[in-house]
This record gives sequence, structure tokens and C-alpha cells, in this order.
Amino acid sequence: MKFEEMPEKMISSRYNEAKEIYSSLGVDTEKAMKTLAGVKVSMHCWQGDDVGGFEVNETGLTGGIMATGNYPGRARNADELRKDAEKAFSMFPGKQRFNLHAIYLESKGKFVDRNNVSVEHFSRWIDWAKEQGIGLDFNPTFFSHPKSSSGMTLSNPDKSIRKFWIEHGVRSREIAAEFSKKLKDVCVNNVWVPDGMKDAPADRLGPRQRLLESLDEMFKAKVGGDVKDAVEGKLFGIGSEEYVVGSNEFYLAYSITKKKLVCMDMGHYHPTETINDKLSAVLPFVPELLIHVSRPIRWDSDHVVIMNDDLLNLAKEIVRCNALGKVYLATDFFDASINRIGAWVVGMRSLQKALLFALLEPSAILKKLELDGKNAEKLALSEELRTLPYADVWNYYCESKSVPVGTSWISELEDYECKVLSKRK
Ligand code: RNT
Ligand code: ZN
Repeated sequence: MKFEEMPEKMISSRYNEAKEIYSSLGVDTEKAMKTLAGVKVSMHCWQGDDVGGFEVNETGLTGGIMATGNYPGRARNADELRKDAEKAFSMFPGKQRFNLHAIYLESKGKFVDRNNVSVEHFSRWIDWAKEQGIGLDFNPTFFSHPKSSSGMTLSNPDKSIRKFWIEHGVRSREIAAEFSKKLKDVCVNNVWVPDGMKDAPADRLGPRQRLLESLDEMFKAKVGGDVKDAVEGKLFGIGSEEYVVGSNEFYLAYSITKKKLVCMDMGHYHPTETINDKLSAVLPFVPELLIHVSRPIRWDSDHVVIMNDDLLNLAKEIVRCNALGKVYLATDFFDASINRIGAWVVGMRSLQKALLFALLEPSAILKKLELDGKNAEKLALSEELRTLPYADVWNYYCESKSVPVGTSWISELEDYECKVLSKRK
């Protein structure tokens, strides 16, 4: 089936009507689009190849996370991954950012261990980012490695193993600093370690004390550039169901006392616990934070992000807290069972749509109703808002940014699959 583009005339006439409808509620659609255009989302590289990376001694994904599925067309090397990412970029509006993991190095066929990674292994990524006019973010990789097979890295009881991972962390911060300097942009460097235990530990405190010391050691070195170090906690992982050393409480306390960014991943809490309420609880204590935009289903399953209530509520909170300038947004999901470029684009477009929806909210009216004790009216208005023509504003926005409007990108996706992905055997 061919998904046709909406005629240009229809896009603008529908937009003009939507603009009037929003304006009657005191909402300026032009301003909303302008604000959205200023938001940069960091698209994660790892959806493109199921968190495999390009190390010479690739060991396969370990560390409490799992990509399931074997849909054909996975990027097999960095050139393919860059091409795929470019294709994805062409299907959502605006220049965004790209988020790399240390295992996405290019080492010319030579084995480079994690404690020896350096910016030279990412020089092609830097050149590409310059060509694309985008910033890069970074993540040290503390999983998929023989020295993480015990399930413990920075908190390992063995000092030499801790030292190895501290070195990796420092190398990664140096790479992030080079990204920042070479691209003249900020670089968020996010630390997530898989450390944990399957069953009840005899000692919960010891590993946490060791993690704390390792982190301090890792963050001690001054690396220059505009690097924002972040730490990401978690409730549980596969094989660390009972105990995760870097739990959410641990990192919230760490980030506040040590002035690091806390990273809240939407999938890292109890199954019914969402992060939208956490934003206003944390913001009074921190200048900035990182959010991993993901979608848990029954567990930290890292499903492709869609515009569900969790995402809308998060977007609304970011806007209502006036925190767009304080929150770094980074996607984090990996579905290997569907076209991977489709996964990227669905996630990115959904997040942008949710932000636009939030920016189109007449929040002043909602707040006033609440203050006046008119809570039925507040509820009624927020329900009616769901059916306002935000899609007409979204379509117009896509058109103005010269990217596919509405469903038409689905045909482009199929075309790329047929011409490029299906040729990868
Ligand atoms: C794992 C964390 C982490 C990873 C990436 C690949 O549970 O969410 O952010 O998904 O580092
Ligand atoms: Zn995450």
C-alpha cells in the first residue's frame, strides 16, 4: 500500500483552523512550534544494531538488558549505522543529536580493550556529526565484556577489575570532552552499570560503598570541554532481579551531593510507577537532569516509545515545570523484531508529538481552574484537549521542516527496506 502525502493546501488550511481553535483558548501555535524547534533529542545509536556495537571481540549483549527479535537488515558496521541514522533523521523534523556507546568504536580491525578506547576510534563519528550539523552524546559501556561477566563492574570486590572499569570510565569522559570541543557543543556522558545480584545478597552495603568510591575516582579527573556526567539508576535487570547496586535512591543521592546529572529512565521503576511525578520532586534540588525516554511493558523491556499517557504526562510535566531548558532528552529502546529504522522514527516522532501536545496546552487556564477549586471543569477541559486538532499543527510543523507529513513516511520506510536493508544478508 502507498501512503500518500496530504496536499499542501489541505495542510495549511487545516492548520489555519487549528490555529484559531487554539487561539480561542489563549494558546499560540506559532510559539509552540518555535519552542519545539529548540528542543534537541538525543537519538540513541543502539536501536540500529540491537546494542551489538563494533568491537573486534564482540561478546554479545549481556548485563541485565536484552534485545529480542531477529528482523533482517541490522546495521553490521558503522557506515551502515550512519546511513540508517541519516535515513531516520530525514523522517522526523529538526536537527537532533546522536547518542553513542563506547562499543561503537571503529578500530580498523584491531582489538582495543575498553580501558584503551580513545577519541581516535570515534574520529569518523565526529566527522559525520559535523557533516550532519548535530551534537554527539556518549556512554561508557560497562556490559558485554568478560570483565563484567560476574555481574559486577565498578562495585566488583576485586580491586583490579574495579580499576579496569574506572579506567574505562575516565577514557569515556575524555572522549566526551573531545566530542564537546570538536563539535563546540555540550556532550552528555551517561554512566549506567549493570552491577547487581540475582538473589538476596548477604552484603548490600559493601558493593554500594565500592560503587561510590569508584564513581568518585572516575569523576575526579578534569577532562575539559562541556561534559555533563550523568548517572542512571535502576530497579532490577535480568539476572539482577533482587539487587541492583546503583539503585534509584543511590544515584539520586549521589547526583545531588556530587553535582552530577541524575538520569531517570522511564523503564527503571516499579511497573506501575511513572516518572512524570518525579520531575517536580527533583527539580528543586538539581539544576539539570537527563531523561531516558523508553517504554516498559511489564518489565524494563525497552519497547519502542509511542505517544501513550506515560509519555504525554511526562511531556506535560516538562512543559508545566518550564523545564525544557533543564532536561536532556535521550531515547533508549531496542526492538530487534521490527524494521529498526521504523522503530527509531516512531519513537522520535512520538516524543516530538507529545512535546508539541504539551506545548499546546492552555496551562494557565488549567492552573486557574485548579486555584478556583473548579476541579470538574479542570478535568473536563483536560479531556476535551485530547481531541483538539493538535495533529494539524504537527502536520504543518513537519511540512515546514520539509519532512514527511502524516503517514507518508511509512512508504519511505518500506522503500528503504526494499532498496537497502533487504540486501544485507
Ligand atoms: C539499561 C539502561 C541503559 C541502556 C543503554 C544501552 O537498563 O537503560 O541506559 O539501555 O546504556
Ligand atoms: Zn536507560
